[in-house]
Amino acid sequence: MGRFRYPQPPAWEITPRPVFEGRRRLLQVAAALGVTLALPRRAPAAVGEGPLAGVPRGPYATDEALTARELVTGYNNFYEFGTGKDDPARHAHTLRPRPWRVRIDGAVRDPLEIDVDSLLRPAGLEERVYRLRCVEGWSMVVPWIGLPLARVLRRVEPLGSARFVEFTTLHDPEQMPGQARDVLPWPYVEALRLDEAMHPLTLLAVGVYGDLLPNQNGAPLRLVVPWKYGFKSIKSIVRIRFTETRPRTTWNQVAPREYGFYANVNPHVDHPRWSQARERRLGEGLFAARRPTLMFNGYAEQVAGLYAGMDLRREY
Ligand SMILES: Nc1nc2c(c(=O)[nH]1)N[C@H]1C(S)=C(S)[C@@H](COP(=O)(O)O)O[C@H]1N2
Ligand SMILES: [Mo]
Repeated sequence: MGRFRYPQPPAWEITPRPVFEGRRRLLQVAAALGVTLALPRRAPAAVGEGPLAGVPRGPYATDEALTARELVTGYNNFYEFGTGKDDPARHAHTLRPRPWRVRIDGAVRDPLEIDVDSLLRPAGLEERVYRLRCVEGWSMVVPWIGLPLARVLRRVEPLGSARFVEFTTLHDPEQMPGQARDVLPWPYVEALRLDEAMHPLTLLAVGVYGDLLPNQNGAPLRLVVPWKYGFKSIKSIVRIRFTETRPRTTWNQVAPREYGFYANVNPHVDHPRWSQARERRLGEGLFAARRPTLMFNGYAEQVAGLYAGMDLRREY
Protein backbone atom coordinates (compact mmCIF):
# COMPACT_ATOMS: atom_id res chain seq x y z
CA MET A 1 0.00 0.00 0.00
CA GLY A 2 1.75 3.15 -1.17
CA ARG A 3 1.61 6.66 0.14
CA PHE A 4 -0.81 9.11 -1.37
CA ARG A 5 0.12 11.51 -4.06
CA TYR A 6 -2.33 14.26 -3.42
CA PRO A 7 -3.07 16.53 -6.33
CA GLN A 8 -1.92 20.14 -6.05
CA PRO A 9 -4.13 21.59 -3.33
CA PRO A 10 -6.75 23.71 -5.05
CA ALA A 11 -7.28 27.27 -3.90
CA TRP A 12 -10.37 26.46 -1.86
CA GLU A 13 -8.34 24.04 0.25
CA ILE A 14 -5.85 26.74 1.21
CA THR A 15 -8.08 29.75 1.83
CA PRO A 16 -10.94 28.88 4.16
CA ARG A 17 -13.97 27.91 2.15
CA PRO A 18 -16.91 30.27 2.45
CA VAL A 19 -18.79 29.67 5.64
CA PHE A 20 -22.05 28.16 4.60
CA GLU A 21 -25.35 27.83 6.38
CA GLY A 22 -25.00 24.29 7.59
CA ARG A 23 -21.55 24.79 9.05
CA ARG A 24 -22.67 25.07 12.64
CA ARG A 25 -24.85 22.01 12.20
CA LEU A 26 -21.89 20.09 10.81
CA LEU A 27 -19.85 20.90 13.88
CA GLN A 28 -22.69 19.81 16.15
CA VAL A 29 -22.98 16.53 14.31
CA ALA A 30 -19.25 15.99 14.39
CA ALA A 31 -19.42 16.49 18.14
CA ALA A 32 -22.28 13.99 18.34
CA LEU A 33 -20.14 11.48 16.48
CA GLY A 34 -17.37 11.98 18.99
CA VAL A 35 -15.03 13.56 16.49
CA THR A 36 -12.91 16.09 18.33
CA LEU A 37 -11.56 18.87 16.22
CA ALA A 38 -8.67 19.44 18.57
CA LEU A 39 -7.52 15.83 18.25
CA PRO A 40 -3.82 15.68 17.58
CA ARG A 41 -3.77 14.67 13.95
CA ARG A 42 -2.60 11.15 13.53
CA ALA A 43 -0.79 11.10 10.22
CA PRO A 44 -1.91 10.16 7.72
CA ALA A 45 -5.36 11.56 8.30
CA ALA A 46 -8.39 12.45 6.22
CA VAL A 47 -7.99 15.24 3.70
CA GLY A 48 -9.94 18.49 3.72
CA GLU A 49 -10.76 21.12 6.30
CA GLY A 50 -14.17 19.92 7.45
CA PRO A 51 -15.26 18.52 10.81
CA LEU A 52 -14.20 14.97 9.89
CA ALA A 53 -10.80 16.00 8.53
CA GLY A 54 -8.89 14.51 11.46
CA VAL A 55 -10.11 10.92 11.26
CA PRO A 56 -7.40 8.32 10.71
CA ARG A 57 -6.82 6.79 7.33
CA GLY A 58 -7.84 3.16 6.96
CA PRO A 59 -6.41 0.39 4.79
CA TYR A 60 -6.76 -0.40 1.07
CA ALA A 61 -6.05 3.15 -0.12
CA THR A 62 -5.07 3.70 -3.73
CA ASP A 63 -2.13 6.04 -4.31
CA GLU A 64 -3.77 7.49 -7.43
CA ALA A 65 -4.48 11.21 -7.43
CA LEU A 66 -7.76 12.18 -5.80
CA THR A 67 -10.51 13.45 -8.07
CA ALA A 68 -11.20 17.13 -7.32
CA ARG A 69 -13.81 17.76 -4.67
CA GLU A 70 -15.87 19.87 -7.07
CA LEU A 71 -16.25 16.83 -9.36
CA VAL A 72 -16.92 14.35 -6.56
CA THR A 73 -19.69 16.60 -5.24
CA GLY A 74 -20.81 18.15 -8.53
CA TYR A 75 -20.95 15.28 -11.04
CA ASN A 76 -23.36 12.75 -9.58
CA ASN A 77 -25.86 10.03 -10.27
CA PHE A 78 -28.82 10.30 -7.90
CA TYR A 79 -32.01 9.89 -9.92
CA GLU A 80 -34.15 10.87 -6.93
CA PHE A 81 -33.09 14.42 -7.86
CA GLY A 82 -33.04 14.15 -11.64
CA THR A 83 -31.08 12.29 -14.29
CA GLY A 84 -28.57 15.01 -15.27
CA LYS A 85 -25.10 14.88 -13.73
CA ASP A 86 -25.55 18.33 -12.19
CA ASP A 87 -29.14 17.77 -11.03
CA PRO A 88 -28.22 16.25 -7.64
CA ALA A 89 -25.93 19.13 -6.68
CA ARG A 90 -28.56 21.66 -7.82
CA HIS A 91 -31.64 20.02 -6.33
CA ALA A 92 -30.67 17.86 -3.35
CA HIS A 93 -31.00 20.74 -0.87
CA THR A 94 -34.58 19.54 -0.27
CA LEU A 95 -33.28 16.40 1.44
CA ARG A 96 -33.22 16.66 5.24
CA PRO A 97 -30.44 14.30 6.38
CA ARG A 98 -30.97 14.87 10.09
CA PRO A 99 -32.61 13.69 12.20
CA TRP A 100 -32.50 10.36 10.33
CA ARG A 101 -33.48 6.92 11.53
CA VAL A 102 -32.18 3.64 10.15
CA ARG A 103 -33.89 0.27 10.62
CA ILE A 104 -31.79 -2.91 10.61
CA ASP A 105 -33.95 -6.01 10.65
CA GLY A 106 -34.99 -9.18 8.85
CA ALA A 107 -33.19 -12.44 9.64
CA VAL A 108 -31.46 -11.17 12.78
CA ARG A 109 -31.63 -11.97 16.47
CA ASP A 110 -31.58 -8.37 17.61
CA PRO A 111 -33.30 -5.91 15.20
CA LEU A 112 -32.50 -2.26 15.67
CA GLU A 113 -34.05 1.08 14.86
CA ILE A 114 -31.61 3.81 15.61
CA ASP A 115 -30.65 7.41 14.91
CA VAL A 116 -27.86 7.62 12.36
CA ASP A 117 -25.51 9.47 14.69
CA SER A 118 -26.04 6.96 17.51
CA LEU A 119 -25.33 4.17 15.06
CA LEU A 120 -22.00 5.72 14.17
CA ARG A 121 -20.80 7.15 17.46
CA PRO A 122 -19.17 4.08 19.00
CA ALA A 123 -17.77 2.93 15.73
CA GLY A 124 -14.57 4.84 15.04
CA LEU A 125 -14.65 6.46 11.63
CA GLU A 126 -11.83 6.14 9.12
CA GLU A 127 -10.93 7.52 5.73
CA ARG A 128 -10.94 5.14 2.75
CA VAL A 129 -9.55 6.35 -0.58
CA TYR A 130 -11.25 4.18 -3.20
CA ARG A 131 -11.69 4.13 -6.94
CA LEU A 132 -15.36 4.44 -8.01
CA ARG A 133 -16.20 3.01 -11.46
CA CYS A 134 -19.62 3.83 -12.88
CA VAL A 135 -21.16 1.30 -15.28
CA GLU A 136 -21.44 4.22 -17.73
CA GLY A 137 -17.66 4.19 -18.27
CA TRP A 138 -16.29 7.00 -16.08
CA SER A 139 -14.39 6.78 -12.80
CA MET A 140 -13.16 8.84 -9.87
CA VAL A 141 -10.85 8.48 -6.86
CA VAL A 142 -12.77 9.45 -3.74
CA PRO A 143 -11.66 10.02 -0.11
CA TRP A 144 -14.68 8.57 1.69
CA ILE A 145 -15.12 8.62 5.47
CA GLY A 146 -17.07 5.85 7.12
CA LEU A 147 -16.82 2.51 8.83
CA PRO A 148 -16.77 -1.07 7.66
CA LEU A 149 -20.35 -2.25 7.14
CA ALA A 150 -19.49 -5.53 8.87
CA ARG A 151 -19.11 -3.74 12.17
CA VAL A 152 -22.68 -2.46 12.02
CA LEU A 153 -24.10 -5.74 10.73
CA ARG A 154 -22.57 -7.78 13.53
CA ARG A 155 -24.37 -5.63 16.09
CA VAL A 156 -27.76 -7.09 15.18
CA GLU A 157 -26.56 -10.72 15.27
CA PRO A 158 -27.57 -12.15 11.88
CA LEU A 159 -29.26 -15.56 11.99
CA GLY A 160 -27.53 -18.54 10.43
CA SER A 161 -30.19 -18.55 7.72
CA ALA A 162 -29.34 -15.02 6.48
CA ARG A 163 -27.71 -15.07 3.03
CA PHE A 164 -28.24 -11.58 1.59
CA VAL A 165 -28.42 -8.01 2.83
CA GLU A 166 -30.85 -5.55 1.23
CA PHE A 167 -30.55 -1.75 1.40
CA THR A 168 -33.35 0.74 0.78
CA THR A 169 -33.18 4.47 0.05
CA LEU A 170 -35.62 6.94 1.60
CA HIS A 171 -38.94 7.14 -0.26
CA ASP A 172 -40.33 10.65 0.09
CA PRO A 173 -41.19 12.57 -3.08
CA GLU A 174 -41.39 15.76 -1.03
CA GLN A 175 -37.71 15.54 -0.12
CA MET A 176 -36.77 13.70 -3.31
CA PRO A 177 -38.75 15.34 -6.12
CA GLY A 178 -37.38 12.96 -8.75
CA GLN A 179 -39.50 10.25 -7.12
CA ALA A 180 -42.59 11.97 -8.50
CA ARG A 181 -41.49 10.77 -11.95
CA ASP A 182 -41.40 7.10 -12.84
CA VAL A 183 -37.87 6.97 -14.28
CA LEU A 184 -37.20 4.11 -11.83
CA PRO A 185 -39.43 2.06 -9.51
CA TRP A 186 -39.09 3.75 -6.11
CA PRO A 187 -37.62 3.40 -3.62
CA TYR A 188 -34.17 2.54 -4.94
CA VAL A 189 -33.12 -0.86 -3.57
CA GLU A 190 -29.78 -2.64 -3.70
CA ALA A 191 -28.44 -5.84 -2.16
CA LEU A 192 -25.28 -7.83 -1.57
CA ARG A 193 -24.58 -11.44 -0.77
CA LEU A 194 -23.83 -11.72 2.96
CA ASP A 195 -20.13 -12.46 2.39
CA GLU A 196 -19.84 -9.38 0.15
CA ALA A 197 -21.58 -7.26 2.75
CA MET A 198 -19.21 -8.53 5.47
CA HIS A 199 -16.08 -8.01 3.37
CA PRO A 200 -13.69 -5.50 4.98
CA LEU A 201 -13.64 -3.32 1.82
CA THR A 202 -17.40 -2.70 2.05
CA LEU A 203 -17.96 0.67 3.63
CA LEU A 204 -20.87 2.56 5.16
CA ALA A 205 -19.89 6.12 4.29
CA VAL A 206 -20.97 9.21 6.19
CA GLY A 207 -18.48 11.70 4.81
CA VAL A 208 -16.23 12.66 1.95
CA TYR A 209 -13.28 15.04 1.70
CA GLY A 210 -13.28 15.63 5.45
CA ASP A 211 -16.91 16.80 5.56
CA LEU A 212 -20.18 15.06 6.26
CA LEU A 213 -21.63 13.73 3.00
CA PRO A 214 -23.25 16.45 0.95
CA ASN A 215 -26.85 15.55 0.15
CA GLN A 216 -26.00 14.84 -3.50
CA ASN A 217 -23.54 12.13 -2.43
CA GLY A 218 -26.17 10.27 -0.40
CA ALA A 219 -26.39 11.92 2.99
CA PRO A 220 -26.47 10.94 5.73
CA LEU A 221 -25.47 7.33 5.08
CA ARG A 222 -24.59 5.46 1.87
CA LEU A 223 -22.95 2.25 0.83
CA VAL A 224 -19.57 2.12 -0.95
CA VAL A 225 -18.65 -1.19 -2.61
CA PRO A 226 -15.51 -0.30 -4.55
CA TRP A 227 -15.12 -3.47 -6.65
CA LYS A 228 -18.65 -3.17 -8.07
CA TYR A 229 -20.18 -0.71 -10.53
CA GLY A 230 -21.30 2.48 -8.81
CA PHE A 231 -25.02 1.70 -8.93
CA LYS A 232 -24.53 -0.90 -6.17
CA SER A 233 -23.36 1.90 -3.83
CA ILE A 234 -26.84 2.97 -2.75
CA LYS A 235 -27.41 6.40 -1.22
CA SER A 236 -29.43 7.84 1.67
CA ILE A 237 -30.21 4.49 3.30
CA VAL A 238 -33.16 4.12 5.70
CA ARG A 239 -33.32 0.35 5.97
CA ILE A 240 -30.92 -2.59 6.02
CA ARG A 241 -32.61 -5.99 5.93
CA PHE A 242 -31.15 -9.51 6.14
CA THR A 243 -32.86 -12.02 3.87
CA GLU A 244 -32.70 -15.71 3.04
CA THR A 245 -33.46 -15.27 -0.66
CA ARG A 246 -31.92 -12.86 -3.15
CA PRO A 247 -33.71 -9.52 -3.03
CA ARG A 248 -34.94 -7.72 -6.11
CA THR A 249 -32.68 -4.79 -6.89
CA THR A 250 -33.62 -1.68 -8.81
CA TRP A 251 -31.40 -1.61 -11.91
CA ASN A 252 -31.39 -5.39 -12.22
CA GLN A 253 -35.17 -5.36 -12.17
CA VAL A 254 -35.40 -2.57 -14.77
CA ALA A 255 -32.86 -4.04 -17.24
CA PRO A 256 -31.50 -7.44 -16.15
CA ARG A 257 -29.44 -7.97 -19.29
CA GLU A 258 -27.62 -4.66 -18.80
CA TYR A 259 -27.25 -4.59 -15.02
CA GLY A 260 -26.50 -7.87 -13.30
CA PHE A 261 -27.12 -8.56 -9.63
CA TYR A 262 -23.38 -8.91 -8.99
CA ALA A 263 -22.26 -5.93 -11.10
CA ASN A 264 -18.62 -6.68 -10.40
CA VAL A 265 -16.39 -4.36 -12.42
CA ASN A 266 -15.12 -6.54 -15.26
CA PRO A 267 -13.30 -5.28 -18.37
CA HIS A 268 -14.01 -8.60 -20.15
CA VAL A 269 -17.80 -8.46 -19.90
CA ASP A 270 -19.20 -5.65 -22.01
CA HIS A 271 -22.43 -3.83 -21.38
CA PRO A 272 -24.77 -4.78 -24.25
CA ARG A 273 -24.53 -1.22 -25.57
CA TRP A 274 -20.84 -0.37 -24.90
CA SER A 275 -17.45 -1.81 -24.05
CA GLN A 276 -16.32 -1.94 -20.42
CA ALA A 277 -12.64 -2.38 -21.32
CA ARG A 278 -11.72 1.27 -20.65
CA GLU A 279 -12.87 4.19 -18.57
CA ARG A 280 -12.63 7.96 -18.49
CA ARG A 281 -11.11 9.27 -15.25
CA LEU A 282 -13.04 12.43 -14.40
CA GLY A 283 -10.84 15.49 -14.23
CA GLU A 284 -8.34 14.24 -16.75
CA GLY A 285 -10.05 16.04 -19.63
CA LEU A 286 -12.23 14.78 -22.42
CA PHE A 287 -9.26 14.10 -24.68
CA ALA A 288 -7.06 12.28 -22.17
CA ALA A 289 -6.41 8.63 -22.99
CA ARG A 290 -9.04 6.39 -21.47
CA ARG A 291 -7.59 4.15 -18.77
CA PRO A 292 -7.82 0.39 -18.95
CA THR A 293 -10.50 -0.84 -16.55
CA LEU A 294 -9.13 -3.26 -13.97
CA MET A 295 -10.70 -6.58 -12.96
CA PHE A 296 -12.81 -5.99 -9.85
CA ASN A 297 -11.84 -2.32 -10.27
CA GLY A 298 -8.32 -3.12 -9.06
CA TYR A 299 -9.45 -4.98 -5.91
CA ALA A 300 -9.04 -8.54 -7.27
CA GLU A 301 -6.43 -9.41 -4.67
CA GLN A 302 -8.97 -8.71 -1.94
CA VAL A 303 -12.21 -10.02 -3.49
CA ALA A 304 -11.57 -12.54 -6.29
CA GLY A 305 -11.88 -15.36 -3.76
CA LEU A 306 -15.53 -14.45 -3.14
CA TYR A 307 -16.31 -15.59 -6.69
CA ALA A 308 -14.16 -18.70 -6.97
CA GLY A 309 -15.88 -21.27 -9.16
CA MET A 310 -18.41 -18.80 -10.59
CA ASP A 311 -18.65 -18.12 -14.33
CA LEU A 312 -18.39 -14.33 -14.29
CA ARG A 313 -19.61 -14.06 -17.89
CA ARG A 314 -22.92 -15.61 -16.89
CA GLU A 315 -23.20 -14.23 -13.38
CA TYR A 316 -22.31 -10.62 -14.16
N1 LIG B 1 -30.53 6.00 -4.17
C1 LIG B 1 -29.65 6.06 -5.19
N2 LIG B 1 -28.40 5.60 -5.01
C2 LIG B 1 -27.50 5.67 -6.03
C3 LIG B 1 -27.88 6.18 -7.30
C4 LIG B 1 -29.21 6.65 -7.45
O1 LIG B 1 -29.64 7.14 -8.53
N3 LIG B 1 -30.06 6.59 -6.37
N4 LIG B 1 -26.97 6.19 -8.33
C5 LIG B 1 -25.87 5.21 -8.25
C6 LIG B 1 -24.86 5.38 -9.28
S1 LIG B 1 -25.27 4.92 -10.87
C7 LIG B 1 -23.58 5.80 -8.99
S2 LIG B 1 -22.37 5.82 -10.18
C8 LIG B 1 -23.23 6.28 -7.63
C9 LIG B 1 -22.68 7.68 -7.74
O2 LIG B 1 -22.25 8.13 -6.49
P1 LIG B 1 -21.69 9.63 -6.35
O3 LIG B 1 -22.69 10.54 -7.00
O4 LIG B 1 -21.53 9.88 -4.90
O5 LIG B 1 -20.37 9.65 -7.09
O6 LIG B 1 -24.35 6.30 -6.76
C10 LIG B 1 -25.22 5.19 -6.86
N5 LIG B 1 -26.22 5.23 -5.81
MO1 LIG C 1 -23.34 4.63 -12.02
